[in-house]
Amino acid sequence: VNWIPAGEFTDILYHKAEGIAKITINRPERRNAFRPQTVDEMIEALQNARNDQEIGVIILTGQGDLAFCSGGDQKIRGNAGYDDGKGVNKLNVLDFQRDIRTCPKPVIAMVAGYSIGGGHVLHMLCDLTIAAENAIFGQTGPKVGSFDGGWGASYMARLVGQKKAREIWYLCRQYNAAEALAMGLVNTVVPLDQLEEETVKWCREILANSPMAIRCLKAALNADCDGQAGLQELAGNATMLYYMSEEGQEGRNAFVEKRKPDFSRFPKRP
Ligand code: 2NE
Repeated sequence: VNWIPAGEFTDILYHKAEGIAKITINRPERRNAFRPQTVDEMIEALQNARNDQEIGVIILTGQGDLAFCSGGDQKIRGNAGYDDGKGVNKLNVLDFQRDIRTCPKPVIAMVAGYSIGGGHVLHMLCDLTIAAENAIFGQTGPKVGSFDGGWGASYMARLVGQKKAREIWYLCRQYNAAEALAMGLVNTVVPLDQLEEETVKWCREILANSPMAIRCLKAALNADCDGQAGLQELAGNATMLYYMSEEGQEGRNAFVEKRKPDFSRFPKRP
């Protein structure tokens, strides 16, 4: 794939090619741990990919072979969150989690090496995870004085079941790629040197399918777990499709033309 740079950032790399956007956390010296700036940049790149009508799928990955992401940068952790460099402590990764979840385009985690802590939660929240054989998964929160009781806990339990989720969080063990595959944490495991090739293959298969169908399916699968926020997302697609119909447009046209709407020609479907 001939990746073309799509923006200048400090903590991430951002590329596009063939309808795919790729966001790469670029802090390999800290195993791709994120700080508030990293998260702000990922949010900006994801927003750009979401708004780009040429883009149908987004890859989230980490620079190098050693780590996808090792979670929050513990070296700049303040007393109330992660220091943004201006003295404000933040947990803005939660905003990025929501953005991945509500992005109407599939987000695929491409994982080589460690996917740990808040980095593990990020891969879980992606629609799909393609893992290299060297991938290692796990939570560390209870060891380092942290936890993610949001999707990090409840969505994990949806993925791997309640018993396994409790094991992962309570014991803070690490799991290899084969174990992750067996418990449903990842979609497939491939040799490290085939990781991007395989991920792009999955992207191309998605891109060959109906974007509207995929968009609605993502919202529907989210809605099952996400309560009223999930229903809002799903219903937003119904509103969009209705706006796209002649029936919906008749209401708008009538208002703009200062006349009564005439919905009589539209079928009352069974
Ligand atoms: C990731 C892991 C297992 C890798 O181990 P290894 O042996 O391959 O590398 P090493 O030597 O530990 O790490 C290499 C360098 O990266 C830094 C290390 O400190 C080291 O640098 P030096 O000290 O040698 O200069 N590094 C690695 N991870 C870092 C991190 N997260 N923050 C800052 N520096 C980091 C191993 O490194 C590890 O266990 N890392 C810590 C994982 C962790 O506990 N993450 C935080 C979990 S809490 C969280 O993410 C979170 C949350 O729970 C809720 C909300 C938001 C965030």
